[in-house]
Amino acid sequence: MTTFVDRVELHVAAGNGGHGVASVMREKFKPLGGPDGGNGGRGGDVILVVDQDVTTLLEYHHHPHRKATNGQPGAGDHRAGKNGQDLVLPVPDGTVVLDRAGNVLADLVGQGTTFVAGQGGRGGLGNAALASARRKAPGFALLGEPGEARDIVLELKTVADVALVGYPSAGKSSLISVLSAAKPKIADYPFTTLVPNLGVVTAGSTVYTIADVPGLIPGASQGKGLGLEFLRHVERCEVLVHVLDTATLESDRDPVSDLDIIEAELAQYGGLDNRPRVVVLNKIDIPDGQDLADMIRPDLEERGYRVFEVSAVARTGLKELSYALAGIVAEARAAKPVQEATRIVIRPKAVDDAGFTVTPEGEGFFRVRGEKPERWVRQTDFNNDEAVGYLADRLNRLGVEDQLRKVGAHAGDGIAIGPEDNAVVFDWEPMMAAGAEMLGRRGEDHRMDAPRPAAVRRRDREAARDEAEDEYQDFRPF
Ligand SMILES: Nc1nc2c(ncn2[C@@H]2O[C@H](COP(=O)(O)OP(=O)(O)OP(=O)(O)O)[C@@H](O)[C@H]2O)c(=O)[nH]1
Ligand SMILES: [Mg+2]
Repeated sequence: MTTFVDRVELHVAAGNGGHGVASVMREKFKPLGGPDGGNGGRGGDVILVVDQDVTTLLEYHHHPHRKATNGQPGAGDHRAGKNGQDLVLPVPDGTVVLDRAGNVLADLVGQGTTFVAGQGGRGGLGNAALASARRKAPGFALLGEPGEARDIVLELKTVADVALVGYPSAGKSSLISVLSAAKPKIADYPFTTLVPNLGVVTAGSTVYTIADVPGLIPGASQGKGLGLEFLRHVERCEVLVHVLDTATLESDRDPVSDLDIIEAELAQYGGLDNRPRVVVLNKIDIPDGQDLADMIRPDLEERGYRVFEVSAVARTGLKELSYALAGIVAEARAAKPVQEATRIVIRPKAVDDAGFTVTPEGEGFFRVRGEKPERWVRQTDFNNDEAVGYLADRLNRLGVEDQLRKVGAHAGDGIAIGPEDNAVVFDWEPMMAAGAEMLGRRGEDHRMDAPRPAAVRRRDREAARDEAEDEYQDFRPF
């Protein structure tokens, strides 16, 4: 079976963030120094970048699994782990990125256009970074976050100024080969071309690109022949050229009915009505072909087409054609707003960044969703009580506990944080039962505190600072 490489499924995995480390400085004559565990490095991103030298998606067809490297864990003595390396994947100009459901995530047009297909995980903070006046020697560190893994589909929509359309064997590839330096495969059997060929044409001071499309036959829009799929390459082209065979040996065909049939398929595909069209009568080196061209030319001109008689084999009529196309392309370009040279496509993000939701799901069970709570859970080492306590503090400060109470949760109820297929489930033990404000927070020994009013004031101050610390952690350093 023939492989079409203008549509591939790609599985990308960004690098995981390295874990932070909990470590305590040891110095001679000082049995116990401060915490000195370094942060983990961030995982590498998977980044798609348009590279004009790349023309097919073949490479990704052969190797559809791509992973960026992980961040390294932190180490003692304040040593941060190394960041993972970004994995840069070059893609052809005109690559459309879709999710599996077919939603367009990005449309990559123009050299250098960039799309982050998978975001690397943040590194976890080490215990040095987690230390504060209140939490002088945290005995835990945060875990690195897993890198984003997803399945995407890449589809190539050729970006060319001029598209050649026509029946199989009409001579489309032959025309490209004589108008440009491209050397596509040419043969006398139908469907020689399986993926579009691209050529660069220079006519006077205008340089433009020209692409052919695999041959079309009646019913292509219903999937006959190579089907409709290839018409998507035509979508981005400014000018359509009908290549008509004046010397076909098939008795039931002639150039005018070929034209009508192709036009009907284009109409069926839709969205191409406004493209200027030109008719090329090819193969006039064959005497019968020339006769037929003479015969039908007036009819075609009457219909409003500009008609060019050429022979790709004898190389006649080519200069006139290429200059005429240059003129139409130049006009189309002038009518179009200038595009910025490099665009960076930023994936839209969910807008719940600051917030979270608590939803009751049946008797005594609640689900918490939200960017922060879900991330904090991923960063937590559940084997370490102190780390779990720190998570509880963060959730509480965000207002998750208050909200749980508001929607009717009780001690002992089940709480899931995260989506259905990937949640952490707890039994809820409210931290702040009646009067529990006095208990203070994790890592704080309230027996050491001054009498209450001052202690409360101090706690408020420190809570504000911890808040800032959370913000710091939410900031992802690049
Ligand atoms: N005599 C003559 N033959 C031509 C001319 N142009 C193309 N051919 C022949 O027609 C056949 C098909 O040419 P291609 O260029 O492969 O046709 P195509 O339109 O690209 O065909 P598909 O890729 O199958 O859709 C080849 O045998 C060519 O040599 C021409 O101007 N004159
Ligand atoms: Mg061809």
